[in-house]
Amino acid sequence: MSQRTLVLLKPDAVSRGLIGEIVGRVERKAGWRITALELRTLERATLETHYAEHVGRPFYEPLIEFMASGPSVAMVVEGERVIEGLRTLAGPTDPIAAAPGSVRGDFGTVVRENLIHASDSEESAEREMKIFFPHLSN
Ligand code: YYY
Ligand code: MG
Repeated sequence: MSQRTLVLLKPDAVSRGLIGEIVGRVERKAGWRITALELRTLERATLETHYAEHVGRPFYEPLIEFMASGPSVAMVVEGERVIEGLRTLAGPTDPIAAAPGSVRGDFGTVVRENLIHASDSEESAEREMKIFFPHLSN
């Protein structure tokens, strides 16, 4: 089942020089392809749309601040079961709970600076791809 998903390498991943490391892991999965990729400092408005489900949570404001603090890499990855696969590659939200071998488990310690975002469902993927790559056709 070929799918597409939206991935962000967050400002901590970019500032720590981990773009190549993380992109390399994605590229090495058999049959997955990066079909869009951009380095850009994300606008607050873009981030508020992206993280709308978390409005009002205590971590929301600091999350938006952090995500706007420097450049991120946004990309679309296409391939077999890539939505679930990228969530596995990323690891769970808390990097201390994330297994070594996952991006968060290998490189993170604090929840806010957990290096990577990956869409959590087909609906989220469709919604999020439109936010970061509005020009992409289906
Ligand atoms: O989908 P995922 O990124 O794994 O976690 P979410 O629960 O959707 O939260 C989005 C984002 O918010 C998370 O990656 C870090 C941040 N965050 C936080 O700073 N503190 C929390 N207690 C929960 C989430
Ligand atoms: Mg989420």
